[in-house]
Amino acid sequence: MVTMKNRGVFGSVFINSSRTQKIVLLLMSLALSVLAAGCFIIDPSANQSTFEPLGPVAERQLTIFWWILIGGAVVFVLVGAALIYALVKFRRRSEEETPIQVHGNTRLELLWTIIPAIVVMGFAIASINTLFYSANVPKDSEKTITLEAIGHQWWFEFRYPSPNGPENEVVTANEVYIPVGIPVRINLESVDVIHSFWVPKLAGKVDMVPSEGNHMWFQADEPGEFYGQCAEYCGTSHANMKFKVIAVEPAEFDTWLSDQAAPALESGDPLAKEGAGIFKDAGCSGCHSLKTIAKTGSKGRVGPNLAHVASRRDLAAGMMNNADGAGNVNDAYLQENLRKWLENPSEIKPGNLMSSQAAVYTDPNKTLTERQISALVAYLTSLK
Ligand code: HEC
Ligand SMILES: [Cu+2]
Repeated sequence: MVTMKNRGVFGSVFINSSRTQKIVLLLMSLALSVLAAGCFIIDPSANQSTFEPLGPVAERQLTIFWWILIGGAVVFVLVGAALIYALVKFRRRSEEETPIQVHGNTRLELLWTIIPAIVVMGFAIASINTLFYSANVPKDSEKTITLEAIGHQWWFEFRYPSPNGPENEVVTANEVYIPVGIPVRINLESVDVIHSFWVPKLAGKVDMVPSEGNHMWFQADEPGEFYGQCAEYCGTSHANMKFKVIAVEPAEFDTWLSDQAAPALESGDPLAKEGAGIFKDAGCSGCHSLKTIAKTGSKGRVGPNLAHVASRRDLAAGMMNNADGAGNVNDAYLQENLRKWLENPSEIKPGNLMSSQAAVYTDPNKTLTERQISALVAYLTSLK
């Protein structure tokens, strides 16, 4: 038979050029080992590693990942072994031989339908279970807190229930304080496009969809800083849209919340006073609120609330660090960062809405002078 003599295109290419074949194989195994090495240099202690979960939600999600990965690997090895066995055992041994021709095997076909169906069902049940677990705070939790996270291009607004009553909320930005060991429900919203809320060490991503409420929860088992990030492409500065979750002891959390709820401080420093005037005259207050309390459900402004901007460890949604190693805001760092931001925000965050919309950047006649920037820096630094 003609077909039996024909080794096919690949067969002849490989046999005719065994050197090329060897080189290709060598290159492929090199590439594979480089890829595999990637698996071993994963550093669980890295800020955004999902391999070191520090709360129950992230733990459950990592568990399901391992089950599916290991389950998949077992299936791969078993199927691969069966395939190799069949290839070797039933190969054609000589040109003349015609292998035994079989058609259909009901028992085998039933087996390879039922076993995968059971495996897939098992994974589906476990996954759906984890999905529901990740969505809602466990019913038996004694205490929980609820906060609102609102996505903006390209920063996060956070709102806490006001200590003075449910009709009001405490407004902050880019930094989420939570009490250790207490489940936190997070209602997710967006004022513009779809964003996604992700704190790898505490919980997986959940989308923030405009006018479509979503929610999730997490809990930090120990105090610390957890890095968060927008995980859905949302425009020019998407990659620069970060935030921090800061988990502290419950008593410290209460102090923090009442500090945030308190009105912005009036500074006695003359330069800061001058800055407060410029803040109004230069149009900053059109986009930035200095009121710490807002009506529940009301819309925030275009820019982050600045009432306590000097208390935040980072500026411009995680782009510049104001804190020393211990997490205390260092005024010198803060001043330097504020100055850099006010001089040219788009250098720090390309495309940000302050550069593209504030008159002081779009109208060359209104550009901030050196003096005005110094006064604004002094004023903003006083907003502890
Ligand atoms: C057109 C609206 C608009 C105006 C006007 C405006 N800003 Fe902004 N501002 C923003 C937006 C939006 C951001 C967030 C940028 C980002 O992180 O993507 C921002 C961020 C900031 C931040 C960083 C806040 C944080 O929490 O990281 C400071 C400080 C700030 N603005 C100060 C000012 C000052 C001072 C003025 C007046 C000279 C001003 N802004 C005018 C929209 C505005
Ligand atoms: Cu985003």
